[in-house]
Formats: sequence, C-alpha cells, structure tokens
Amino acid sequence: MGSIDYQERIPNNVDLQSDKRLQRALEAWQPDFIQWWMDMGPDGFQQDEVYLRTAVSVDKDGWAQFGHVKMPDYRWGIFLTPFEGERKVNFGDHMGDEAWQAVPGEHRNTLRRIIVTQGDTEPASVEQQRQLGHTCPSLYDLRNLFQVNVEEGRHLWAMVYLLHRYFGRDGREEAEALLERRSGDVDSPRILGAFNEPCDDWLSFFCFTTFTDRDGKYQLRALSESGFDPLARTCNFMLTEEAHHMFVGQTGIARILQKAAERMKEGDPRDFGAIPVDMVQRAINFWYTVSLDLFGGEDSSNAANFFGAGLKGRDRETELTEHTGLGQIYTLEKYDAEGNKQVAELPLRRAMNEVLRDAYVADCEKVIKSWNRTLEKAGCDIELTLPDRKFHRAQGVYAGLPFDPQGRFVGHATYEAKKDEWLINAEDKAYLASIMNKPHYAPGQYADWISPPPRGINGQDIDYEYVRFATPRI
Ligand code: BYC
Ligand code: FE
Ligand code: FE
Repeated sequence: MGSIDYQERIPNNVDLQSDKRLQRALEAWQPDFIQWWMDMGPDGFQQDEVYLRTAVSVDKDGWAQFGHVKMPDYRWGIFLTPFEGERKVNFGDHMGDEAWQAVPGEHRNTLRRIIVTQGDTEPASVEQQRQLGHTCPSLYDLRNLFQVNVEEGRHLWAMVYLLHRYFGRDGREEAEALLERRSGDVDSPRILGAFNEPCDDWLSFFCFTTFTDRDGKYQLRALSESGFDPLARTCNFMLTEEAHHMFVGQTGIARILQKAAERMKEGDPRDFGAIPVDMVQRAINFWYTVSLDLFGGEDSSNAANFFGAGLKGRDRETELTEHTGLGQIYTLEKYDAEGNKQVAELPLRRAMNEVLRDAYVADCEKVIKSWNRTLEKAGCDIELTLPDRKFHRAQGVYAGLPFDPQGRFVGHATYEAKKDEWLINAEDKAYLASIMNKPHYAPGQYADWISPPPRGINGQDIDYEYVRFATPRI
C-alpha cells in the first residue's frame, strides 16, 4: 500500500500520521463529507478557483495562507491551539484537577452531546447559504461567502476529529449523522432553531454572520474554558476563524447602510434599488432574536451540570475571581401569560446560559453603535437599536409571550397586528429578491444596494479577481 502524506492531505497538529485507528476513521468519513459538500455546499461554483486562505499550521505564518483553490480541493485541516504549561480544570466541582486528556467516563454522554450540538451548526450554516452565490453583489463578497463556507466545513472536521478520536463507535455514528441531518428538513432538521431558518438573501447572510456566528464566538469561548483539554484547544483555534465571519457580517451591513444613507439624500432608497434602514432594522430584529435563542433557557439544569462538571465555563472564566458558581444567585424577570411580572432568584449555576447571553448582548450593543456611527458619518439621523431580549423568543422563559421590541408586554392581538412592522416580512423578502435578482461577476463591479468595501482582502484591491471562473460568466 502506498503511504499517504497526511500532513499534505489533511494539515494537522494532532500527529495524525501516527494514529492508524484515527486515520481509518477519518478516511472512511472523508468521502461522505465530500459527497455532502458537493450535494449541499455552494451550488454551482465547485469548479471555480477562489482566493481562499487555508490554515496549514497554527503558527502565525501558517494559519493564513492565501491562494486560488477549487473548493472541493480545499485542505480541511485539524488544529488545536497549543497551550503553554500545565492545564487544570479551572471551574466547577473538579477545580484544580489536571485537565482531562481523555473523556471522563461519567461525563461521556454529556460531552458527546455538547460536541454534536456544536458540530451540527457548522454544516447547517453551509446548507443555509448554499444558493447565495447566484446573487452575489460582487466577486469580493462571493469570495467572502465561500471563505466562511469552507471554514464552517473545517469546524465540522474539528468536531468530527473529537468524535472519532475520543468516542469510539458511537462517535463515528454521530459523525455520520452530522452529514445526514439537513437544515430546514421536516423529518431530519438541524438541532438548533436558527440553523433551520432560510438564509437566502444577502441582508440575511450579513445579519447571520453578525449575530448567529457571534453566538458561535461565545459558545466557543465557553467551550475553550473546558476541562476536557482537546475540546478547549480545538475551540480556541476555531475562534481565530470566527473573527473573519463576524467581520464579513458587520462590514456587509455597514456597506448596505452607507448606500442607504447616500440614496436617502436623493429620495426613497427603494427608487434606486437600495435597502432602506427600517428594513435593515427588521432583519436585525429577526436574526438577533433567533440567535438569542441559541443560548438555551435562562433557567437550565443542563447548563448547571455542564458548569459543575467542568465541561463548559463562562466567557473568560479564567479571568474571573470566583469559579465554583456556588452560593450566588442570579435575578431573573419572569412573566405569566397575562403579563404579570415576578422576580425569580436562580442559583447562579442554573443561570449560566443567561450569564453567557449577557456577554453576547453587550457585544451586540457595540456592533449597533458602530453601525450608528456609519449612518451618522453618512449624514443620516436614523438610529438602529437592538430589540429587548424578551421580544420574539422561542426558547426559555419568554418563549411565545407577546413582547414588543422595547420589551413591553403588549398582548397577542397587538403582537400579531404589529409583527410585520417589527420583523422582516413577506413584502421585504419580495423586494430583496427583486433587487438581488442577478449576480455581479465582473471584478470591481458592485450591486446598487451596497457600497464597495474600503479595502480588499489580504492587501488585494477591491477589483481583484477574487474568483476565477472555470467557464466565462460575463
Ligand atoms: N433551538 O436546558 P436548555 C456556531 C433545547 S453557533 C432548539 O435551556 P441547554 C455557528 C436544548 O437542546 C454555536 N432547541 O438548553 C454559528 C434542550 O434539549 P433537550 C453552537 C434548543 O442544553 C454560525 C432543551 O431545549 N454551539 O458555532 O442548557 C455558523 C432545553 O434547553 C435551543 C453550541 O450550541 C434552540 N435554540 O443549552 C456556524 C454549544 N436551545 O436536552 C456555526 C453546545 C435549547 O431537552 N451547545 N434547545 O433535548 C450547548 O451548550 C447547549 O446545547 C445549548 C442549549 C446552549 C445550545
Ligand atoms: Fe463555525
Ligand atoms: Fe462562523
């Protein structure tokens, strides 16, 4: 048998070359992954060469190599951030123990479930974004879409590595199942709500990468504190890629707002095929709130167990001064079906989802501020806001209760009557489909609804040929 150069085929820093069992498992899974990528990855662009960055090692020079590659030839690697010194379990009931290099038997099922849930979101997002290439506003944006897609593919590899390496047969079964569920499928949907929502226009894509990928940032931060060392180090490396996904979203919305503000000086942005600010607000209201749901219930025994077991920490846990989470309370506002408020005191461990959500909300506030600065600089006096966290919730204590975006209990009749003013609606979607009805494939050409970016990727110009088509498209 010829030997395969694993470092070349699957760049890694987990010594894949010397682990035969793991090699066999990954080799069996890889063709199914490629089949899934061809069936459910970006539709219609698999032969084209995309200017992508590929991680080939974890050091500064290796993790961001740029070049034109066909997406099916992208080298999906497996990387763990090397941590300095001895790692300990830094919180919960096992605090002070050596961090685990193998799965502790008592936490096996819990840990597998966390990894599967994380892993499931990665291919889901690729499926949601599958058709967006056909309506790209520019080659620059097309390239960014595909960069996000291949990296979400790599995040799937990261979780599959953990399943194959540490969970034996049931890990392999879970890895197969990750390729079988489908976003939005009635019989076999993805696990978490937001990942079954259609994301088929670019306003949604930029909101998704701003708000839903940002849930990824906070979940990965919490998992990068894990006492299960391989999970902590895997998630830590994933965070380096996540930053670009959020950049794509945040700058995408900023460019839409800039165009809207310019057009408003001349009249209704719609008359120029641009996207009005109130429509952006409705898209924010939708994607932010479905992303809030991704943190789970405010009062969660799962969350308490994850924390107590040392499997999932808080944001920047190691920088906090107290790590048991015991003997403390979290105050939560609850409402009954008539809108009467009660104040509940939760043991802190049960409120860990809400504690993580607090960090997320604060981060999202900063994003809104930056967009408002963009609007202000462009001479537009409209301000965007984040809706209240009780609005439009489907998980937790506010699920299904009729709150308005300001967080006032308004009753079901008002909610139903106003819903289309608050959330992206059918008319908005029809309008977006009408302005996003064709792709912009010529280098340097940008759609009427978005400003060009101030600079290109990796020092390239904004009219660089970020995607080279196998057959001419213009
Ligand atoms: N939709 O005890 P509770 C990313 C379920 S994004 C549907 O409150 P828990 C990315 C829950 O599973 C980051 N179901 O929940 C971004 C539970 O089910 P069971 C992904 C939901 O367990 C963009 C039940 O409701 N990573 O990386 O405390 C592109 C009771 O709930 C939802 C992770 O999620 C929902 N929104 O917390 C690409 C990290 N929320 O047990 C990638 C791993 C809850 O009754 N996951 N449920 O069957 C976790 O830590 C936890 O599973 C959650 C839920 C925080 C998600
Ligand atoms: Fe991801
Ligand atoms: Fe991401």
